[in-house]
Amino acid sequence: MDFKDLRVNGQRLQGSLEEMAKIGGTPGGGVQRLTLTDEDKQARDLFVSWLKELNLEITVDEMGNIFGKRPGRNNDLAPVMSGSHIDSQPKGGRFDGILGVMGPLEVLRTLHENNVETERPMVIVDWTNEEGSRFAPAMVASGVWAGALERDWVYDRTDIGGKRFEDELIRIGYKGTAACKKWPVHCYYEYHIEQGPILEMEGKLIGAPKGILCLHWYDIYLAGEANQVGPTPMEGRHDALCAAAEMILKVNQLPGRMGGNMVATVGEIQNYPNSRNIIPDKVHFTVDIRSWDDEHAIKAWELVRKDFEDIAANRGCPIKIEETWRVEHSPFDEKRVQLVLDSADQLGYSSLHMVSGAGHDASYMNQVCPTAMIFVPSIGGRSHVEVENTRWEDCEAGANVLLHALLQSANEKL
Ligand code: HGY
Ligand code: MN
Ligand code: MN
Repeated sequence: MDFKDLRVNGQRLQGSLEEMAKIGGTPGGGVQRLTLTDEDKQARDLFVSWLKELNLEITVDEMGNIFGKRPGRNNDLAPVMSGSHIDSQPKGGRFDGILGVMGPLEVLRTLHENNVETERPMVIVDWTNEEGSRFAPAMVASGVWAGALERDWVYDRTDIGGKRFEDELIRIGYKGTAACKKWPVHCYYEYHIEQGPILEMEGKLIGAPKGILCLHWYDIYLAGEANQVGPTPMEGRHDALCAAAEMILKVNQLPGRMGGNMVATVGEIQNYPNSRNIIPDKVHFTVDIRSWDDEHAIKAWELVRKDFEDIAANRGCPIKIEETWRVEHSPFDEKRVQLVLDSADQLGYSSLHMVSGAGHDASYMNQVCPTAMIFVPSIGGRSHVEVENTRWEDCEAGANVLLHALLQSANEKL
């Protein structure tokens, strides 16, 4: 069969995405499907039911990663793999992650209904906890699978309510028995919305990132002295929230001070006791620093860490710093990136070679096998918000690029 005319079924892909968007759907039109919650379980169950319809060999490993394997002519060959994540941000969008699970599912459905056999087996995967919002850090399950993170360290991570990762994995029934340990993979493609404005600004349809920025995450804990706001003079206060405020602005100013390609953000903060008439005595906030240059990002951290220590000393607010997580920048395999660009070209789609500022499980897969990603535009460049949106025809186009990149890779004998 001449595969060049093969195309996915865009309607069916849209239907699957709409079905999934109902699970954890929010009034603002987004989704809340935090990892290891009941909504995550519901979406996983639906995904597994769809894998069963294709008679795939299903494996759930000890980190809850779900794999569906389609045999090839020669099952001794390493498979090609594609996947992403079902979990979402607290008030996330209907495309982030799930498009990269429904996309390869649509590819397998297309191959199934056209009785297409490939040389190599093909594997689809849902990676547990890509977002790292409920349980920090992000991409932990692909990180354990790739051998970059320790399973038991992740198991002991707790959410804001003190619930343990492993206990929640057991609770939703997705702590599998298979070891979460890498095995040979021929190559990996992850299909994802861009989550930024570049494709739309450039008027391009398909993004082919050359790689992903490094992600460095830190947790900062400040102690102060609580007291009644009225009688307590301003002089001599140990106000943990004021200390945090000064530090947060230092993070915001960091890329300007450092120069070069960098972003630095404080996205999460907890303030205790958080009562308007008590001086705060406990604050936790997070720091996220990203750059294509890992050393540059570490230098930035060392600079701002010094600022934090000075501010903490000046305000008499003892500081505890957790260097929570670092994943290096990930330069993808040039041959695989070129295959994405060539597939887009053959399909008549415009394309752009770019960089991913968002983290993905592809960061860890890139440490195991040749890896590339396929992006489609985010309307208005928005993501991690309820208004996140991508045109259905763009979802279909990206899935066609994935279909052809996977097909060509799955028929490589070497
Ligand atoms: O942080 C990220 O970029 C991803 O959403 N985990
Ligand atoms: Mn994502
Ligand atoms: Mn995300």
